[in-house]
Amino acid sequence: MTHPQVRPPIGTVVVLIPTYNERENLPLIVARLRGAVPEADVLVLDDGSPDGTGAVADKLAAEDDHVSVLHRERKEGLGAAYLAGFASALDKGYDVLVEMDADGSHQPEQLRSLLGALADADVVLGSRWVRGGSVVNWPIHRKVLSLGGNVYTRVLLGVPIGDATGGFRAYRASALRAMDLHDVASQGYCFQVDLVWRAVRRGLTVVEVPITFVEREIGDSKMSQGIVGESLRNVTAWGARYRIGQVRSLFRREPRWHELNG
Ligand SMILES: Nc1nc2c(ncn2[C@@H]2O[C@H](COP(=O)(O)OP(=O)(O)OP(=O)(O)O)[C@@H](O)[C@H]2O)c(=O)[nH]1
Ligand SMILES: [Mg+2]
Repeated sequence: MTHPQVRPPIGTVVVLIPTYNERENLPLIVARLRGAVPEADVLVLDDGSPDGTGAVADKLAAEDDHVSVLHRERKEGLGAAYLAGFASALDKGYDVLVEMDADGSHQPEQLRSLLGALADADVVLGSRWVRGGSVVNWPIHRKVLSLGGNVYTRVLLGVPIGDATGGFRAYRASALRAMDLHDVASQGYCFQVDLVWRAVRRGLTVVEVPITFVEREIGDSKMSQGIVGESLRNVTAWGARYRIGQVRSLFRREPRWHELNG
């Protein structure tokens, strides 16, 4: 008989918000977040945005004890910003670390649903591509790219996850520690796939909750062909390694069931 795993209560929460040129969006999203989940702290991860987002973040931090800022000198990609943010937040002893974009695509009002699901999970993914999830105001080519990328990831890596590329998530600190992030090199969406893949391989419980993703109304997207290309290359390489390992294990000379059982 299997016993359900007993997990500790979720504890202290910090929401990490990476920013690059989000001067107008940041105050809006922080205000919504502070209203929706007042007990959560906020850590802005700014990569020296030329538009002055860093100074806007400092002002928000000066006005509110729940807000702080991690300034990094230059733009090194989403992955590097999150890794620095995770290290800082784990160091401070938070129990739950949340990823959320600054551009309004992820709705702070839906964060409670992610945190609720964490009661029975190690990692919760806000998902556009499960029943009840949706995308608002995306042109068809963005939907095709996102759905196609997720189908490709599912088939190659064999993970039954609808939305492995999304960036609205909650991790238990224990999960991030177990995922051993020291050699993560991926940057864009691929960073998100990389983390899901690590979590699944560590045997962590990953669940999806539906979210409504709303296309940004202010500022510019940092999505690029380079980011898509990185994802395609990395997922293909991980998938090939994984599938070759599966085939090898079919030929490994190990005791078979009938040998073990007479
Ligand atoms: N610190 C930091 N933040 C970044 C970097 N690149 C993107 N971001 C932030 O990460 C979040 C997601 O980036 P977006 O530009 O919205 O990219 P996206 O959501 O993948 O693409 P869209 O759906 O087109 O908006 C936003 O809050 C960005 O400001 C980066 O290099 N460093
Ligand atoms: Mg965005």
